[in-house]
Amino acid sequence: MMTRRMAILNCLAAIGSILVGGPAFAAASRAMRLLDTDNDGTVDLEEAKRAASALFNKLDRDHDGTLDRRELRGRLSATEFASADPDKDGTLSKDEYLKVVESRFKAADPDNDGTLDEKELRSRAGQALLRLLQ
Ligand SMILES: [Ca+2]
Ligand SMILES: [Ca+2]
Ligand SMILES: [Ca+2]
Repeated sequence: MMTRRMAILNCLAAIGSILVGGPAFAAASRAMRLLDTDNDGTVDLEEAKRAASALFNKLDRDHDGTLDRRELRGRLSATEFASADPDKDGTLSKDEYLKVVESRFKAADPDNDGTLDEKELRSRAGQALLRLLQ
């Protein structure tokens, strides 16, 4: 009985340390498992766009095919939103959204090999990309 309770406590402590201790690392690894659908250990642009497209559909609650600034809060700043919205209609179409994803992907891939490894995903630019994918 006692050991079982200890085991549960240890388990909770482990979860806590993941949440508190290494958020960036944990997020990247979880992201990698989620995004790397062909299991080659890296995220390519196609995988990133597929995830971004799924997130876009999920965020687009009224299904009008666009996201407004409120729907994208915490993912794009006001400035980023403005530059992602060249037609200035106050919303992002999926095309406009995927363009931002593509430019963040390129920014997160400094070695230009067309894929993001764990280290690149953990970088600042990688984290900025992840905010648009999950
Ligand atoms: Ca992959
Ligand atoms: Ca627009
Ligand atoms: Ca790379």
